[in-house]
Amino acid sequence: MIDQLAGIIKEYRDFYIMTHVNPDGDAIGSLLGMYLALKENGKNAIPIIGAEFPELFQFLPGSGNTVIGFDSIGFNPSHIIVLDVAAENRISPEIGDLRKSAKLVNIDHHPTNPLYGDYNYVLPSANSTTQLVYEILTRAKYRLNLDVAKCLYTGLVTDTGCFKFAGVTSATFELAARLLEFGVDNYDITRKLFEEFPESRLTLERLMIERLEVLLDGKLVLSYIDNEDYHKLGASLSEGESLVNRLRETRGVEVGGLITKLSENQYKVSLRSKGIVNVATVAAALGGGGHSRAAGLKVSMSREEIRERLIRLIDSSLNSSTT
Ligand SMILES: [Mn+2]
Repeated sequence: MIDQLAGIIKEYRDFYIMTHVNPDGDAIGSLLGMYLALKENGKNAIPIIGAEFPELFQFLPGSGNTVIGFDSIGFNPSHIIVLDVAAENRISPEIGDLRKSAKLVNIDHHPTNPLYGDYNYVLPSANSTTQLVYEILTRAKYRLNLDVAKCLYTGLVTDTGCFKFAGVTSATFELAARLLEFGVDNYDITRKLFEEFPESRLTLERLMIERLEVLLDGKLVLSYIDNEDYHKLGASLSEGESLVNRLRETRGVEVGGLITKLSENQYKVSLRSKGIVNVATVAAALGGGGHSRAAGLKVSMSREEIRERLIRLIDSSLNSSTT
């Protein structure tokens, strides 16, 4: 498949590049890294997003070239390259009729990806989707540069928690080393990603900590933040993106879960596990998906009902793992 994809980006010229709703560092890093590499190699490519570009990633090269929606684009693509998107209904914005006239290339590392593309390069063992982008670009013998490397490195540090999470191997550091060789400044990137949050994020974190509940004999920690909280602080939803990781940092805790209210009876749930509980399975039981240690979902039910369902699912997962 990787040879086929390398062939496609060499042979064809017109590409739309897309990622998922509420894009994180890997989504944006993949989107912009692929875009910049295609441009650098003479292709007609455009990075498309579904909503305003997240402020956190505005330091990345190419961020100013993203367009919102399809209306202002002056060409039709032969291929739509979809990056880091676990399920077709998470592509942002929705592709709709375009699917009839263009081939969909699905490049991802979520194990729950149902291979919805015309071409699917889905490798759950990859640390980040930017790793897969790097592999395809180098297989196509594309010229890479510092700007591309910055974007790909951003995805790598985001999805490995700065090389802290499970799944990091010597190959991860080899890729990191190759990207740094282009001149990427590691601390410049990690500082911008993890140490330049607006003050409102600190307040969100305080609210999350104040409201947390320790459940299931200290193995589960749940908390919540409401859309009203974001609203009061003038904070955007992306500011709360990695807060959930804090909930799993305590000894004995197996799962941390953050329930974010988006609107009346519309909630987003982010789950993090240390390994015993497969949170991708928990999320899938409620219509979501993700990785075994990091997963999420969106649901329309009350917070109380979500809380009950999560406790029951995680409790039964903990019990089945000990028998
Ligand atoms: Mn990813």
